[in-house]
Amino acid sequence: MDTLIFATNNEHKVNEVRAVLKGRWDIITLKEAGINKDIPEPHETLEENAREKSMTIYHLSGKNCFSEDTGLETEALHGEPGVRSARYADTGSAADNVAKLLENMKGAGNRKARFRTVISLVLHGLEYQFEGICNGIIIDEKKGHSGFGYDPVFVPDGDTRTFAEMNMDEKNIFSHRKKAMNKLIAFLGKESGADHVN
Ligand code: ITT
Repeated sequence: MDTLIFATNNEHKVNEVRAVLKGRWDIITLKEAGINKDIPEPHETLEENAREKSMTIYHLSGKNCFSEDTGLETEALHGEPGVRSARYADTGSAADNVAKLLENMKGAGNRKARFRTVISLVLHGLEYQFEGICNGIIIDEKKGHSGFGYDPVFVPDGDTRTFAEMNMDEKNIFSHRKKAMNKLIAFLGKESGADHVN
């Protein structure tokens, strides 16, 4: 089985990705690869941050790898928290990020939002990117206990439950990450179909 390092420190992401890949690729986490590094996300776009993460790990390990950067974009807040989703609140804790989002959206009539994921794959030194989007709405209080991050306040179009009220397989019917992963899988299968190649 081919091996890929997943350049993330987020265990929830690893579990979701492994559920999608169902053993077709051997995914090694940073921890399992013996890489103890907090990779910076200094840029203004998901694309640049994802590239920074995958390139950093590729240069460090010399091994094929991928990363992903995800942002929650709301219409009422003109795209916020977007690329700053992980550190929207000062503490960066999920509970505080969600509390700040609900506070800022208090009374907003337009609750439309989307999760956007950009995967950056580095294969033999070349980078490829794959995007996945999930449209939905932000409700005004938390519901459910599964998942992570903003899941308790996000209801995807086509369902009435938040992501946090779904199990992983149910979330993956709608998920931004799953859609981007499907493109990655198709690409790895035939090495074509990337959104853009640098
Ligand atoms: P890595 O950079 O190590 O991969 P991270 O947790 O910092 O992990 P991101 O920068 O991509 O990941 O995440 C941005 C924020 O969006 C962060 O607060 C996550 O909790 C949240 N987030 C990402 N994917 C999500 C999802 O599927 N559901 C809910 N929240 C999500």
